[in-house]
Amino acid sequence: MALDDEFAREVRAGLARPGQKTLPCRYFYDAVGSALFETITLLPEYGLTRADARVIDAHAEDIAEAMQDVPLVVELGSGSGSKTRRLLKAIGPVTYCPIDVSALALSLCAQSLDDLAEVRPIEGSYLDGLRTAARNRTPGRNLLVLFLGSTIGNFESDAANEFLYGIRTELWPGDALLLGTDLVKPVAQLLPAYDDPTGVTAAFNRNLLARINRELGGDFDLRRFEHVARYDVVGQRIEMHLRSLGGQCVNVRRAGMVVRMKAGETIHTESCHKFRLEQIGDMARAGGFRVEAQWTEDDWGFAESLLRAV
Ligand code: AVI
Repeated sequence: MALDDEFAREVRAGLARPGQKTLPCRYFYDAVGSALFETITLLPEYGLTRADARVIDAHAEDIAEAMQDVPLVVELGSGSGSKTRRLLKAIGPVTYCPIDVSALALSLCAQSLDDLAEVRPIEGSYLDGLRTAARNRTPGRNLLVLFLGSTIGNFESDAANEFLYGIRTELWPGDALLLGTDLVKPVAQLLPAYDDPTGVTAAFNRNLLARINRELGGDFDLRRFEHVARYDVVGQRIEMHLRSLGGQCVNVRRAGMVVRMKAGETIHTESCHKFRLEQIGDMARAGGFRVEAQWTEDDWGFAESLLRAV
């Protein structure tokens, strides 16, 4: 199915469902959304990305030692490449396959890392890309998969377990996954990270409606939606919503629908789960891995776990 059709189908499914309306967070990342996310990572309130980089910086040599002579590193989501740079330097000469749906992100990443590794970008979904990369692996040598930045936190719990299992299916025993996870922390620290005073996260959230307008012929009035971030203590997650500032009917032409919103009704756009160390172990085991090592950063609260395929 063409990506456009899939987008239209998922928008229709999420906005026509009874009860809580939803939109999938993976559609945040068009060119504007990706630029806004890069800006979020620079905000003083959003410590997650810097904490992730600090753990990798502090433990790159330990990770390299655990993965002795690994010839192939595959990264799910290419990011800007700066965290990966530190790791590749420690690991030594490798083939590096960044996987991303964005051709632009891949080419930026390739440019920034091609002095350190033979970069073979793969455009596509994470699991399809991993399958392609693993097909060309060196027999008898282990591979290392990187899934950094706590993107696993944007999956619902069952989907996260299934996703880890999906990764494991493409690996051989002895291969490894380096998994970055944001840890549970005080609400007073979390909320400003997802509702910053400069409004960048609000713009990132609203851009999902702007993208529907651009790509699916929608007529959402972005000024009539308010960004909401709240913490669900039981679910251990930040939820991002867009709240309708009045009753409104919105046409989304290419999804063939009219969305009716009541005043105060919300669209749930993203969940950002936070983890306890023992939950990472449970999730790893459910996916067919064992935890070989865990390194934490305690100022912000972030963990890198080296999971070995069993
Ligand atoms: C990509 N992901 C890990 C981010 C997070 O913190 O869950 C996405 C994000 N959403 C709002 N701010 C950042």
